[in-house]
Amino acid sequence: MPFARALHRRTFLYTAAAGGLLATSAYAAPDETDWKKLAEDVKAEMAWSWAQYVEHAFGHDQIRPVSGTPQSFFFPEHRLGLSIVEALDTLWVMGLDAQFEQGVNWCVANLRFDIDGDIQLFETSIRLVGGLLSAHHASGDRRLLALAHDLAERLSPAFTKSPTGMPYRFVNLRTGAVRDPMTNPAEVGSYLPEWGTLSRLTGDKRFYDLPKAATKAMFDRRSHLDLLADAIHAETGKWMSRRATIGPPSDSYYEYLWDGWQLFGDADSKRCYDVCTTAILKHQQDVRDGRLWFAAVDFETGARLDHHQTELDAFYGGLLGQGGAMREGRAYTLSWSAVQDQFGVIPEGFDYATFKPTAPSNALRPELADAAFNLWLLDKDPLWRRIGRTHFLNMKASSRSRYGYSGLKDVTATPKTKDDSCPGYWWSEQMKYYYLLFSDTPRFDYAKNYLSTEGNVLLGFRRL
Ligand code: IFL
Repeated sequence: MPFARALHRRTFLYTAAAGGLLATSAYAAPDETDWKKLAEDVKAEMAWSWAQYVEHAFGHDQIRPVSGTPQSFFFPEHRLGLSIVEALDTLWVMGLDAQFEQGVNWCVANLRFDIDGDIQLFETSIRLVGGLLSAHHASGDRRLLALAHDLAERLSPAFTKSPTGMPYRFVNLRTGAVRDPMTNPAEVGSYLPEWGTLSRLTGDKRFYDLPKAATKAMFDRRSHLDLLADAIHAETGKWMSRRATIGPPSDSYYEYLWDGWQLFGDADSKRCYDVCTTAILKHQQDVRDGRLWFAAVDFETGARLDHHQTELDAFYGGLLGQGGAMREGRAYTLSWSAVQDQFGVIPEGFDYATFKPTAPSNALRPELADAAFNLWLLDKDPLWRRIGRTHFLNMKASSRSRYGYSGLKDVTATPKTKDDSCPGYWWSEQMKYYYLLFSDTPRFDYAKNYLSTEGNVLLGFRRL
């Protein structure tokens, strides 16, 4: 039965609750927000943060926003300009063209991947390969495509050296030596949008086939309940855990199944997405106090393991909506919005049975804004804009620091305490989601587009 029609008794319970919630929620009431003005505020914050980064850490992977000092992400001894690559398409879509050009010039002059060092395939692919491809999509600059191509070529032994086709986690950029076969769904299956785009642009089919085979190798090992566990050995193909979760380290595996269909019309990806989603909706839904959550379960028996969620799980409401399960996507996103309302900023770890944090930090996470943006693209309900507005304004109130935006050590402290780090994805994700959500910019096609798990736009930019 298609999952969108697999209506469960629990669905009625939270549907009723979500209706009640909406009726009383501040987000449901019409308001006078000037969305374009809010978008200008987001753009001004981006421009200010970029200026801080340029002055205090330009070329380094990240800036420490409280102390104004540089921080490396990949290699202590090599600068890969992670924040630049992540920021590029956000700068472009906001019309910060001089800053975009400054970033592109840095990449062309400085980015070289012939490095004798081991790098994590997953992070490098979603952040750097994806970031270079989205900047190429924005500008048409083939030098950016050449950099993405060179990097993916150097990463490809992670796939080709694996006996199962599921990639090793680390690969040496110069020698192609691989290591760390103990892996997980996200690190096995989060490549097709970026590598498939590269395949389309270069004509090299390998870049499509390698990630697709890896994704299939994992799907073929699903349990009889059609669930995946969250740890697997890439050489033996044996599961190393029994825990099925929609959160990390499984999250973007499911996202990229849908995305293979959305971006390339890949029917195999769609079939796998439907099979996995039907199983997740059947075995993992849990309704507490009228709110929908997704429990971790044993992948072979379906037995509940715990009530733990991470903030990152919040992306899933947007994905469910994209895949056609709008009712569930909506309910799950409203559950996370309630957590945002409770704490101001969502804690990194959260127990839905007690409604209490299990980890009080927040690493400047974008996932609720991501879900709100994806749902808004689907139904244009102003509710999602309002949830995005709260996400932005609360972040501004608690994370703005002397040299940029900072993650938080404790969202329950008053005032919230900062951790002096600004992850690369901040430049690529929430700042872009807010801007696209509020601005109605002509540089973006709101009807036909694609954003990766890292927020990189691989389809939908309009060069006017
Ligand atoms: O790198 C980011 C991306 O969204 C992802 N996982 C976590 C990061 C943001 O929280 O796939």
